[in-house]
Amino acid sequence: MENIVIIPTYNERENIGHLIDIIFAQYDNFHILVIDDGSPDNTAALVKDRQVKYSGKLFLEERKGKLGLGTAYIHGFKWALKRGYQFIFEMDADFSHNPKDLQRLYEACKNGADVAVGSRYVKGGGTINWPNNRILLSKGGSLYTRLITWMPVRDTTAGFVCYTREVLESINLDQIRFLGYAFQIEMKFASWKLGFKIKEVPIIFEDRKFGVSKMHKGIVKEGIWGVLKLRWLSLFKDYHNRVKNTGTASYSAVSKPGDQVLAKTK
Ligand SMILES: Nc1nc2c(ncn2[C@@H]2O[C@H](COP(=O)(O)OP(=O)(O)OP(=O)(O)O)[C@@H](O)[C@H]2O)c(=O)[nH]1
Ligand SMILES: [Mg+2]
Repeated sequence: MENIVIIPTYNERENIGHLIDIIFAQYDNFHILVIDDGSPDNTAALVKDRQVKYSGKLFLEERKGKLGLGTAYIHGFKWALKRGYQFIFEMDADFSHNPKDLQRLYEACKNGADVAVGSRYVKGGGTINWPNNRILLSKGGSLYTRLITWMPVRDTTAGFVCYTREVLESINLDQIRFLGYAFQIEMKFASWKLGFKIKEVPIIFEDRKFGVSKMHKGIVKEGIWGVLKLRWLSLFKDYHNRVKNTGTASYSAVSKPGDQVLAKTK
């Protein structure tokens, strides 16, 4: 299997089962990896139940506590690289990202993009039911990021993304340490700085209907400081060399998709 969708979860019991069912009903060319951070609502147990039905194509990694979205994705990226996947997707569990758009992101990468970003802020993209203050924060955050970094991406905090294997192999994932929106910004920034082609694919983003948002002030603060830090590092500290995987970190495929035993990372 070439494609895997990584879905981080924290208290997504009301969403995750349904989302898994929909993805597998729509596609037979995707595997799913859920990274759950010990959700108190027992999200993981629900995924384990589904694993019986979707044996060999639904995987679960459980971590002990809420360690943040960024580290969940890094964990998932390494997991997916070791198992040989070629197209590695990020997606939220809360139905803000429409499973139908997975195909469009996939096609963008198949047709030459290295990173395909599901974008709310290009022609044809948008949001539904998002409160004005969230839209302002999101658009303001993207504008702020573009003004400071000059990165040619309109939706810099987007979390619905397809990375080709080559991109994730080229980044030293251990250097990406942000947790929230700043993580999403840095992944795009690192891809761009390493010379990869980023394509924005318009998507309609819908506010969650079930469950609770994990947004908090700390995530915004991290974003504000994080963008300044990225600019600083890229101006004075050779960000390119810092984030490039020079071979110390090896994520090569050592086992077939679905193997339970994790190979060593380094
Ligand atoms: N594993 C893990 N998943 C997380 C963590 N924080 C958030 N998530 C998941 O990451 C995805 C995005 O989180 P949301 O709460 O929807 O945040 P958001 O989409 O930025 O904000 P909203 O628009 O308010 O929903 C969801 O699938 C969450 O369950 C975390 O610390 N660990
Ligand atoms: Mg959300």
